[in-house]
Amino acid sequence: MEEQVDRVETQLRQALPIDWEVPGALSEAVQYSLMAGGKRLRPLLVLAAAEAVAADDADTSRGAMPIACAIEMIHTYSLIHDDLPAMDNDDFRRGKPTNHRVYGEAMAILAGDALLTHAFFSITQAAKHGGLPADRALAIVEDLSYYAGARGMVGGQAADILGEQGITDIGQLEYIHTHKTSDLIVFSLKAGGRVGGATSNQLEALERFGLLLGLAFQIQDDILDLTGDEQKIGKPLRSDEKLQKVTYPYLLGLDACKAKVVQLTDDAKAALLAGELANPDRLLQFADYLMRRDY
Ligand code: GRG
Repeated sequence: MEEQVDRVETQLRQALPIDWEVPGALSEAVQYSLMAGGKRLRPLLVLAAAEAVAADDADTSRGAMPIACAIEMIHTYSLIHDDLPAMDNDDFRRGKPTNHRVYGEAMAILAGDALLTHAFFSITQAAKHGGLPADRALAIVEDLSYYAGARGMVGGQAADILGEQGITDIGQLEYIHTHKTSDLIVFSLKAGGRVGGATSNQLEALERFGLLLGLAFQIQDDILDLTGDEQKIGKPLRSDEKLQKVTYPYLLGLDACKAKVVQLTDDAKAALLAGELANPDRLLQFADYLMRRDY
């Protein structure tokens, strides 16, 4: 995984429009967040899904990398915008001051816009220079506009903002996390599958795997957020604290959440195996790794 992360980092650095005639502050703001670390989970899922379908095919790997970079650009844009004063108003991200704290709100919005747009450019490069057949690139663009857009991540974020005070049941929470978190994970897996030439049955298996894995990932994230704050579980929310957000542990309790993460991960792995992929091992290992992560 570390090797793959290094490869992704190298490609991301090259994918940035630093040699273009771009105002310096914009270019810096884009690079600041894109190269700020992060787990690079979604790019790794693109690469692992491509490998799961087409094993060790060098062409597949070449075609998958620009898609891996594209999804990290989308993810980074969403984090920059999520941190803005109008949204979560956060001061730190990936261990550094947030983009708007360093470059100002206007430049942070534009850095997010630039990353969103450049992601689609990156997919075209997979077709132009990475050997990705044009019909597969088209399907990936279609998926990305769906999963990252109003019916996907943006819709999930809107539901989160609209429901901030009034979430009372698990169904509402599941809707938000399906779209805010799982949709980009589902996209990553399907896109990797598409690069490798997945059948519709395999794409379905990757989609189901991603949906369940995304929910497990989000619940695990909520659990990790509670470290040191366990005493707050089940207590009435105070309007002045960050934990006012209704989370899975808040609704279900910590033990039930831990059990849910294990169950969702098992279900995800079973769903993946139903796709009869050539080489699902890395994806299966991924699922276990995410379940055990402590950061
Ligand atoms: C602003 C359109 C728009 C969307 C924002 C991503 C997002 C939607 C909000 C961020 C807040 C959040 C907790 C979202 C859930 C998804 C999630 C757990 C994001 C963090 O992903 P990681 O852990 O982050 O992969 P790194 O930094 O490792 O890449």
